[in-house]
Amino acid sequence: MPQIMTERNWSRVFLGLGGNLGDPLNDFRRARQQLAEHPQIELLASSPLYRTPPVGGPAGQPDYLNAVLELRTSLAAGELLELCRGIEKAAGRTRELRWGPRTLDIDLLLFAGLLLDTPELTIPHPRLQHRHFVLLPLNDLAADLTHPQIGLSVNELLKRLPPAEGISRIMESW
Ligand code: A4P
Ligand code: MG
Repeated sequence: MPQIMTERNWSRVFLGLGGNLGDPLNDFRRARQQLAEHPQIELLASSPLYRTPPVGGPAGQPDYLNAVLELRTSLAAGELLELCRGIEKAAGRTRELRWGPRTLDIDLLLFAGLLLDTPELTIPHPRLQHRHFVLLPLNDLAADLTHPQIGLSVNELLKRLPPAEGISRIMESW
């Protein structure tokens, strides 16, 4: 019997990386490496690296590093979340405090045109449109990409925000 080749769909995905404990840049590099090595992931681009003041969480936590990765994957969104949680764990992430300091946080920002709202996973990430630390690196990679729920491009979302304060673009490639 002839074998039927099943071709799974490849989705274009943007992941947000954040961290403000230990050596976040090293964790970002390791995370990117681990993602790129997965047979169902093709890494397409890395944004520049930003240093950003903390949003929310306890007073006095250190500045964050933030960046965005663009990839193609044949994993389902839930599978990619599981993979990312494993990578966070390998970087020593423990979950104590919401919005508290962390070694590595990986957020699924956008997953093709998917709209999802379950207890484990909300896509697009529900707070991305409010945050310079997400929109600036996302804008570097995909300024014209339309937010599937809001219907505005990344660049338009960024322009709606007040001017960014205290954010510096510290590395073009890493
Ligand atoms: N979850 C639901 N949707 C998603 C998604 N799209 N991507 C669930 C990833 N996870 C998603 O996340 C809590 C739960 O969210 C997960 O179990 C997953 O099932 P978490 O990473 O354990 O906790 P968290 O990150 O503390 O909470 P949350 O609500 O994800 O926080 P955010 O919105 O990620 O914000 N300031 C600066 N400057 N830079 C930062 O990177 N990050 C945060 C965290 C706060 N302030 C920051 C930064
Ligand atoms: Mg998170």
